[in-house]
Amino acid sequence: MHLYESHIPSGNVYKIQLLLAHLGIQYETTTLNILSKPSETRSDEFLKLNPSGQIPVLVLDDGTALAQSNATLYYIADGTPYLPRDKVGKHKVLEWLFFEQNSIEPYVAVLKFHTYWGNLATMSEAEKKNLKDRGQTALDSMERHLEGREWFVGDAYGIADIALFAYVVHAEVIGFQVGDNVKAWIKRVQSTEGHVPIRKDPTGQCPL
Ligand SMILES: N[C@@H](CCC(=O)N[C@@H](CS)C(=O)NCC(=O)O)C(=O)O
Repeated sequence: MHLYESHIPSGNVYKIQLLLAHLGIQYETTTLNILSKPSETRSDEFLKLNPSGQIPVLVLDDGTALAQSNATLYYIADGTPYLPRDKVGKHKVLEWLFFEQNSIEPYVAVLKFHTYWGNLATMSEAEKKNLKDRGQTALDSMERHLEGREWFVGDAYGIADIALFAYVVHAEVIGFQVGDNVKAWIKRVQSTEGHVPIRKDPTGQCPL
């Protein structure tokens, strides 16, 4: 397997790295500079792997290129303890994977990116408020769901938790209110066997 990743820490890439670490699967990497203009993900070679020009892309040994972090999590986890085997369990996982892409990633991840690598000063107050309000609404949904629960789906840690954790772990530090249920869940995720943190930013722009 070959993972295309970025030189700055990406939560979407981290999801894949975390699951592969849990499963003890070895892989090769190519690191692309996504801050260069144009981003190295816009090369003709890379666009053949993913026409959206975005990382992560996981290339399987037979050459198949998998894009979209949460779909890739689903592919890797199928048949492992990180994805339920029953249809309803699988559906519940997909609910949270779609929720993450619709309601967390576009707000929490975007605010994180602009906080450390973009330019918050050039963003309008209305735009910042929109990111904060919508991200907060999503975090509040997570807080409600975790009342009386340890994990997002069923009674086991799995890819719904991994997908949500990737950006939510840093939500508080970039200004969101994170409730006690989500805080306790973050600690549980960090205590799972084989957990690895997101890697450090080599540019030094992000101190996390
Ligand atoms: N929905 C996609 C989002 C991927 C994404 O936004 N990737 C960013 C890094 S986190 C990227 O490649 N940015 C560079 C660019 O768009 O040129 C996923 O989950 O994989």
